[in-house]
Amino acid sequence: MMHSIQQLNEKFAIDGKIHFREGNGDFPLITVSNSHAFAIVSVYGAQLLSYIRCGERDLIWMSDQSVFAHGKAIRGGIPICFPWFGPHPTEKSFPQHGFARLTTWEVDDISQTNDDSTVIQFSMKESADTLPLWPHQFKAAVTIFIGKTIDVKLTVTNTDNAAFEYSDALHTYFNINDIKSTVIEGLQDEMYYEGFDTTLQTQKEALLSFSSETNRRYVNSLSRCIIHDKGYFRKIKVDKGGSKVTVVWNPGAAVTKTMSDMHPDGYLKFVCVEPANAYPGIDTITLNPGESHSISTSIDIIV
Ligand code: TA6
Repeated sequence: MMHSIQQLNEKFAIDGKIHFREGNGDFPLITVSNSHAFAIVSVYGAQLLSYIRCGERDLIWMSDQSVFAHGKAIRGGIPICFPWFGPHPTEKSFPQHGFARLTTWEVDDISQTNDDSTVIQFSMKESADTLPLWPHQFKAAVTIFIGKTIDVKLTVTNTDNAAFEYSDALHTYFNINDIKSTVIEGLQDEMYYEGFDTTLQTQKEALLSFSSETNRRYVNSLSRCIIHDKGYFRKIKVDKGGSKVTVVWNPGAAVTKTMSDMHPDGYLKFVCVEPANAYPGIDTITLNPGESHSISTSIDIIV
């Protein structure tokens, strides 16, 4: 395990481009500054926290009341949900959305591409912390590409000698001007479950808008989503791979008031659009020994 700031800088720092520093909660943060963007990535959670493309405002939302403490999730950025999504199917005391976002990952490599984009590679595997929660041997790898686009990929490999099943999500919080004037294109005619409701509904509208809490899981959904942010005069294109579910979440005013790590008006400023494989029994991933699966997202600003 190599987590001291000094060791990480000795191994991975690149002058003027890559630097590790101590963030809140003593979590190591990677600051990235390249020809395309400025970004901050937390080693705890292998979580992108900020991505400011040159000349743009942040694409990623972070709560100004987020907790930064071991065992707690960082509120905002792109949390990695694995090996389950939402509450654990049977053990209610287990952490929501799995343990990946509560783990300090190994930094395996940081490199610059020919066009001065940055690629950060993280990994984790089973440990004394994970085995009581999920009794399987695995390797998980997260790759975060920071360039003109943001690309995040989670690859899970079964290193055990029996098959296992899991769910996952790239729970992306997008920074928007106002949820009330934001719509999402790309989900017309797609079928979804609202929250934990078991009734399958079909979206009729071409554009999804938000007037109260929205927590939809679109199943068998492979579509590109485009977030139309009228207040910031931009559209955000969200492509995905290896994902059969798209989750769209905004907590609305009432739920936000119950959340201690978010300002009461915080819900106005973000929308989550999440590539996922995530509904117990539906669209989960099963891997035999030696097999791997990747889920990915690619995010771009279009005008
Ligand atoms: O992605 C939507 C969701 O699963 C919601 O149900 C909501 O609870 C949200 O994630 C946030 O979960 P968290 O554990 O981070 O509070």
